[in-house]
Amino acid sequence: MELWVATGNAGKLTEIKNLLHSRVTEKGWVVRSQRDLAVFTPRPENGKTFLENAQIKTRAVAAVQRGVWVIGEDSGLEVEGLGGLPGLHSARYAGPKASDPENVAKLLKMMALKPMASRRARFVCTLVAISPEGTESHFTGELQGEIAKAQKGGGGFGYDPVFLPLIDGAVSTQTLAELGSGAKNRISHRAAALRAFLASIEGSAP
Ligand code: ITT
Repeated sequence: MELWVATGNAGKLTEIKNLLHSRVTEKGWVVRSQRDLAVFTPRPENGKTFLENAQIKTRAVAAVQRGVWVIGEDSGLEVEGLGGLPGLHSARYAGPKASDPENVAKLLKMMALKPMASRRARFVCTLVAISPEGTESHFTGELQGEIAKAQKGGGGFGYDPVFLPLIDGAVSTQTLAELGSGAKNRISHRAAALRAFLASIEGSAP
């Protein structure tokens, strides 16, 4: 089976490839991404929901890679004390071309401005899959947790250095960036959505 991942985000792609590793080695799946295309212009993510944005990016790759599976996802961080922000705007929280460290710095600043605000937060992910025949389906995942007071850890990407996940009902003392990719892939919003997709096709996959 050939599966294309509609993302330009290297951190997301690494996680998805790790989750698919056993299918590649044991079942011969071939996993590629839009980063492998010589020419590809991403479409503006101007949807009003995570689902609409996931559809925009997945359909863009499916339009140039026909007859294969294509998956893409839109994800983000919703912080209770910030009324759900950065939410849909997670990738561009500190500005249109903001880097991960700039977004993290803005989040810490916004939380510092509201010392009494709830630090409860969740990562959400909506994954869209388009089959070789063009049938579309979607899957979701979420990860509950809290925003740390300072960033810690060098792993992961995005807001991982400030996210303390809820593990077995308790808030972790380590951020996702400290826990590492193996632990993150057992609990993450992205892993949950991807596992739901895999469960849905596992019966029909060659
Ligand atoms: P693609 O659209 O090309 O996939 P992107 O980085 O623009 O890449 P999104 O539009 O889905 O992806 O933005 C999601 C942002 O939310 C991402 O850039 C991170 O800042 C944040 N985010 C999502 N999942 C995350 C995770 O597992 N860990 C840390 N931050 C995450």
